[in-house]
Amino acid sequence: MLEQYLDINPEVKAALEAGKPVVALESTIISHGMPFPQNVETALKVEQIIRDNGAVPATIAILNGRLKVGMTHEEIEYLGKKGLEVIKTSRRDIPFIVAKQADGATTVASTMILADMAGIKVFATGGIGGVHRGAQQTFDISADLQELANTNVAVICAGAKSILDIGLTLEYLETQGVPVVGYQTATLPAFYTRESEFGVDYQLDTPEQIATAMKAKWDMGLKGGMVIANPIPEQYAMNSIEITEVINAAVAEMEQKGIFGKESTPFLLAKVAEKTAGSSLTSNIELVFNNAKLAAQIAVNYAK
Ligand code: PSU
Ligand code: MN
Repeated sequence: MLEQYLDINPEVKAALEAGKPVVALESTIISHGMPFPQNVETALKVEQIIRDNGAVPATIAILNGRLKVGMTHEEIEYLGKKGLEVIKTSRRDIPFIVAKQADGATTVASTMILADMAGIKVFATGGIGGVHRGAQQTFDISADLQELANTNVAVICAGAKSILDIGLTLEYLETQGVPVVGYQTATLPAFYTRESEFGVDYQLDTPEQIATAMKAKWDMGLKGGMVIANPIPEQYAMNSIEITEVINAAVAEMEQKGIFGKESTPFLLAKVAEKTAGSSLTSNIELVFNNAKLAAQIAVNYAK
């Protein structure tokens, strides 16, 4: 049934059948999260980092209406060049992109769905979507959070970006029973910075401890994902006051322009990069590398 729609890359398939570690990667970060050519360079290097740490990478997207789990380098380059023309695809969009044989860049939510279809348990990215600032009025809550509530995949990220309301994001995850783990940290990292004023649910200090908790959760049939928050490496962390000012200005501009819905996150990401003259892009790239490494280590331990 699924084979009618799903193409699992042969190397990924062989690894999964042999019980070897595999790490899923999303593609909206490539098409909508970073500019070309840094997006393609980053995506390829992330795959290499995962290999260097003993796991097989599976970058996920929809191409010509086919669900692709594990893309070739050419496919990654194609998607990265096409950039914003690729349709940002979350859970609701998947059947329509498939039906019209279009290209879709998968968000955290839809990457989790496709990873789960293929049997991949570990997924590395930069930042997850969350409850937006002003959600009391706009109701803008990313479908990523609902996916984390329902789909059994652990998502390694650099915490929540302050384009979001971090406190409300944590409240939502708590309500949905989604654990938020800090890797070697007691506070939730805020993407560009290593710390925030919010505590995580559990601090775990080794990939092995994280893999053990994942196994316990799913062995017991406790449905849903897990957020593993990994602080940005010290040398790439940004000044908290500066980045806060930039983000505040970006959010104000978004409101003034009346941007909402699926456009809001890409708009904010691009504005922040523009306003920091690209220095946030360097931080963004480095934290993704850091997350890829941890994800591979977790996948290796989970496969034991
Ligand atoms: N945050 C980032 N970089 C990203 C995204 C979020 O720092 O690229 C992308 C991810 O694909 C995430 C999506 O799943 O944005 C969330 O979009 P929305 O807020 O519309 O759910
Ligand atoms: Mn939204």
